[in-house]
Amino acid sequence: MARLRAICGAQTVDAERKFPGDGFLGHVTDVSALPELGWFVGLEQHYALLRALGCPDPKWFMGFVIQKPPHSPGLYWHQDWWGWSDEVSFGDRPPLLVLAFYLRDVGTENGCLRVLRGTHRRRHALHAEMGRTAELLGDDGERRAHPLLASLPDAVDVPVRAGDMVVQDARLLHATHPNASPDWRPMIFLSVIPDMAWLSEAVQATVEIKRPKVERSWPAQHYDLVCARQARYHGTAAPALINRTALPRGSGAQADGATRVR
Ligand SMILES: O=C(O)CCC(=O)C(=O)O
Repeated sequence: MARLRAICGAQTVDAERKFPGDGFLGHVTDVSALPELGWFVGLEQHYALLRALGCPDPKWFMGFVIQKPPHSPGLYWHQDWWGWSDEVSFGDRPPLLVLAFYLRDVGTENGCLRVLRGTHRRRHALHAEMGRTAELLGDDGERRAHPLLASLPDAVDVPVRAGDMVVQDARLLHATHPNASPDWRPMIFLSVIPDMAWLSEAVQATVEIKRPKVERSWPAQHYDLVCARQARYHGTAAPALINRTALPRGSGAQADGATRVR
């Protein structure tokens, strides 16, 4: 824990000046820029836990260190899956999981997660609002009242203790409370494909394009710790369109939500 806190803490030094960032999400560092986290990404415990939870062959896809600054707003309602153009999105099996590791106790006062139960499989009124994040700030940069920032009665808080890990289906609608405390709230976010072989080849091809190419940038001693963990695709299928809008099944790749990869 001390090692993780030191690595993450180093990213917040001078954050205001170097990383103006997203006022809602907080200060984000791509794990691919932090080879010193290779040991953590590659830890067998993560993958053993996921296998025990029923994931046949969990593989690392991406990672971010997400740190909510002191006195910062909550994150708006959203979901993290980008493959809604593909049939894999509409089954009980999660196409993508998120592992969130919290490095300090987090509750409603310092930015804990909020989720809407069952929304990975069920429609919710908020699905119609996805993709409207451009409306959240007025021209003056002030936050507006908006459904994506609403406090919903069916939301469930997920308070955690330092060292806890939350495993989440990437399709689930979630948000966070504001961080009203004077301290940073650090979290390491790893996304994991539970079973590449179960995804369509088109989605596998998108994974291959989107995944960070740490084999090119990380020193061997760090890369060696993750190389067998990475989600890889070596086939020739055309990639699936990126679609984050969580459209109902059969809507396909609509013009407003689907874009070519890259
Ligand atoms: O910062 C958090 O706790 C949540 C971040 C999140 O929801 C996301 O990155 O998708």
